[in-house]
Amino acid sequence: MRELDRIVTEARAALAAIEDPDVLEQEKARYLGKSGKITERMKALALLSAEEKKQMGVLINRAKGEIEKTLAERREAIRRAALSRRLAEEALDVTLPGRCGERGALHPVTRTLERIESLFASIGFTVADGPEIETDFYNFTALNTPENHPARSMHDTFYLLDEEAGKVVENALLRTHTSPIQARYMRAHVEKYGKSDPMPEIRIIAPGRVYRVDSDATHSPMFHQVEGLWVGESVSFADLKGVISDFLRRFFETEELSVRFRPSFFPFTEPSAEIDVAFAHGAQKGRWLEIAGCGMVHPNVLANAGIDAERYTGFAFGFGPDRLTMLRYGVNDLRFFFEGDLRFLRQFS
Ligand code: 2U9
Repeated sequence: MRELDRIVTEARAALAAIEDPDVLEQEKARYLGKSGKITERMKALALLSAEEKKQMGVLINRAKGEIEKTLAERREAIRRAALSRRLAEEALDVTLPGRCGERGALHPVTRTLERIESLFASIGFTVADGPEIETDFYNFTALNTPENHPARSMHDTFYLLDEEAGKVVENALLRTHTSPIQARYMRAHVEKYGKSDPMPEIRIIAPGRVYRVDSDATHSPMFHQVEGLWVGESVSFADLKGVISDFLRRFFETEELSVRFRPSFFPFTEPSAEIDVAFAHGAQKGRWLEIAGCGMVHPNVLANAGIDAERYTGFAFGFGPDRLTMLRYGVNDLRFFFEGDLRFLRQFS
């Protein structure tokens, strides 16, 4: 009897110290397994008389019941402890601020392009587009740029290399301006409406990337242009001055902006002019800044597109939106725009 009590006490102490469910089952075997301490006592009953068997049997069963009860309690305690541990480990602090995806923003030059597009849209211009890999014809010939012009040299223009053949691809180059967009547009317009009398007006702007062999603080091999074209029956230089001056005042959000047209030369316009602006306030106050070029479309350029230059006239202009962005935000190195450094770009988001 005492011995049974001792076994139960020992089992209780042993089981109470166990944390691992597998170890618990092994420990159970030491008491209730095939040759466990309780099982051995059961077997030994066979040697006793019927009366003793009855008495001892009750005691052994009671001891067995105690151990089973202890086991069940221990299993439950281990299960609960494991659950508590998991709950603590996987705890969620629902009061923490949420993690949301990073918000993107438009590139500062894209913002300038969109601004220019919407200002010109307000006076009836639509946006035209075209390929960045151009033919010699649309990039130069159609725009009255002769065969021997320096702009056509390998030093100024990127040509494409056929690596397998080891030579320059015939008649393919990276456009050096967005003017070929307008040259293509004029031809398509003539094809569509050339027989109408009068031919409907052309009023487009052509924004896009252009490429030149040039790289320093104010020149990048890839940069942007927005050119514009208005062709109709009585489009004059006075219209050009009005449209450009009005646009610049709206773009820079000031009426106190001086605009001047300084005679210049471009192969595709005649007469041609550089456009300078002077601000009445700010860091650049009172200084003339060259901001764009313009002119009346050269009769040869109209004729190349199949437009009667005796009857129709037009004006064209070209802006550098990268430079406009530099002026608007006070950035002094053009290369920042195209290096993709987020520390720079985040300032505009
Ligand atoms: C056609 C006919 C004429 C577009 C023009 C300029 C003057 C000009 C500069 C602006 C800044 C180049 O990127 S920049 O340095 N552009 O000065 N562009 S007139 O004239 C055209 C275009 C298309 C069919």
